[in-house]
Amino acid sequence: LFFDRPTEPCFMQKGDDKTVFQLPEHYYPDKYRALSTTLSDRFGTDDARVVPVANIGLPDLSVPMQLPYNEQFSLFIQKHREMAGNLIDTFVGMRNVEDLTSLCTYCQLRINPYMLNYCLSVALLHRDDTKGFNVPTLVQTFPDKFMDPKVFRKAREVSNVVTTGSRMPVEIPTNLTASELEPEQRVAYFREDIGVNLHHWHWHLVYPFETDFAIVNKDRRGELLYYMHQQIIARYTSERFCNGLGRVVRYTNFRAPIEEAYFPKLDSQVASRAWPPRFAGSVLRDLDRPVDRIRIEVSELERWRDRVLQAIEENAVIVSGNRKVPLTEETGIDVLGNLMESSILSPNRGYYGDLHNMGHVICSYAHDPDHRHLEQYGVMGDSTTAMRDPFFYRWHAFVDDVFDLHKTKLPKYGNDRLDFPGIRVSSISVEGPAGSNTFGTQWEQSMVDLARGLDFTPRGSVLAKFTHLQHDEFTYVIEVNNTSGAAAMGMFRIFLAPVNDESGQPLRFEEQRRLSIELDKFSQPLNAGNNTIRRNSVDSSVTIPYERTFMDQTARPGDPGSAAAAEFDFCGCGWPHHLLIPKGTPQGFPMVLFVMVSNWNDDRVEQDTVGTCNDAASYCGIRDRKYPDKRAMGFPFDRPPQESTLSDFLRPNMSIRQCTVKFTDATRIRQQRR
Ligand code: CUO
Repeated sequence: LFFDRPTEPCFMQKGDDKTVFQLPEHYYPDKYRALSTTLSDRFGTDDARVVPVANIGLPDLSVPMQLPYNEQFSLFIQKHREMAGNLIDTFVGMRNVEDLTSLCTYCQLRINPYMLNYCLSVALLHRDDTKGFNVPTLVQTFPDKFMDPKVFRKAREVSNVVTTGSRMPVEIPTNLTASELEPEQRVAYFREDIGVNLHHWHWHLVYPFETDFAIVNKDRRGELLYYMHQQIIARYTSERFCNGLGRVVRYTNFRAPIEEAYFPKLDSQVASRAWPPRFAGSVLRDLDRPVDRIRIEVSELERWRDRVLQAIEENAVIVSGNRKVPLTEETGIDVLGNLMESSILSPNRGYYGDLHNMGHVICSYAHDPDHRHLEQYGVMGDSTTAMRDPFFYRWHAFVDDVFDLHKTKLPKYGNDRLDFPGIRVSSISVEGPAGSNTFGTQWEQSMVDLARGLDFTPRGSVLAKFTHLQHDEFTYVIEVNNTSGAAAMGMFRIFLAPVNDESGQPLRFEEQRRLSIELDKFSQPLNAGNNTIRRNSVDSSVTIPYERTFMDQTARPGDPGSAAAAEFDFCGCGWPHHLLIPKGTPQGFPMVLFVMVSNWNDDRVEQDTVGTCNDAASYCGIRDRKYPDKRAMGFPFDRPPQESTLSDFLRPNMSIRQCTVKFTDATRIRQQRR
């Protein structure tokens, strides 16, 4: 309930089940103190559930309370990060859930709502006694970070005037940030998709780069940072091709003007400010913003970049004492991920700095580098909103290129790594309503309940209707012949890649492998002889179901450990299923589907994953477990191949199928599935 109606005091009724927290008197801030004496009357006349809050010795909150209540909060700002780290430590350190609850009621009236939401989310994800608790999806708590503010005016109107049950859904407009004059607008449906931004927020929630060491230090988190963002760039590139746009132009010259403008049309409900825009032709400028304790020059970014490039060139990073530590084939990419991001696992933050994070920060303040206009950061400055900005992709295309330089230095895969002797894949095909080997896509309208994010309004659900891309569900049919004479276990790796570039010319294999989108990965027993594997698209290891992205409306915080509740914490991380397949074109966008069956005995990681949520592990890993695949993330396309064509690359345990993605410009209404 602390997540609900974030700026509304917790001693008012919270949520639909009318819960009221009864606080010790000194918990009330002065402005509400007078109300504390009238509470008993209110309880008497109401059927609310009253939760008495224990009076505990309150810890020191002076650090997190430095952030004003009505301000923006971003993890990219060092000062905010330190305050958040302090509060997370405090939350994690509370003796039991009762004390934590008590502290939260106190904080909820005093701590910046964005920061409280973040710190409490991280703490709930990482405390043993709260692991099953529900962290509501951010779009319900802070819908202002995801949609046009006009929606809230209408939603308030509706909730004040119409009683629950007869309220019509409010429509969230799409395509509102620019007109057709702006070519980048053609892919706004992807950049501004609620699910895609929720995924990015959730990923960074699960993989923070700076807080308690034990929380940051997750298995292969640096490599996952590289891989998850690499996949975003690959996916976005296909979306661009489908819409007649060229590849993302990586941003390598930090002095070059940024031609892509972005006008977010978002308001912060907490800070009562519009998110600042960036005009076309903006340049990165040195920042000097004492209020945020940010002082950084563009030249520093350049210096860090050059040092990272040198480390890759020399295949070694310099650590303290001027020692050199080699970047190995196994862990080099993980080290580089932490070094470039950077996270506290960086082997030398003093020398290699904070390249990727500061790119976000410098760009996000391009409109007011010295705070003279008292403006806050733009959307690039917050992981919840960054993916809306076309520049996000240019920045991450640069970051990805640097990672790929390291990949080009690794030994190329030969038969010993690619073959699976005795296993032949004779074919892969796709069956679905759009026809064989055709992926059908169209628009779909879905609902999200805004009630939890609407402070100081009458209770009851307020639905908002929004439009997003969707594909028809389909089935992979894979024919495998096992001639090894015994049962075997195969690891199926399925990718989809564009065939032609933006000008219709065939892509070279080297380009194609970098644009390969992971669709699924699963293990499967193979009997001796012929096997027909049928696998449904909804079971993808990359995605989470639509319902989980936006959270089941009926789900409420449940018992820790219950299956229903466990779904929402780590399990909220995952690529949104509705964006599994790129948009395609009305004529049919040609793509090549690839499958490889590798030997599960070589790839598997011995661990028990029962009861953990592991259905979107490809981009998100598994909570408290190792990444469930020993191979490099993105294998076998993570590095340049020996062969110059895809057909030469194919081994008997691989197969491809030419497919098309056919887009129908129609809108369907969401049907309940699964
Ligand atoms: Cu996710 Cu730059 O790391 O936004």
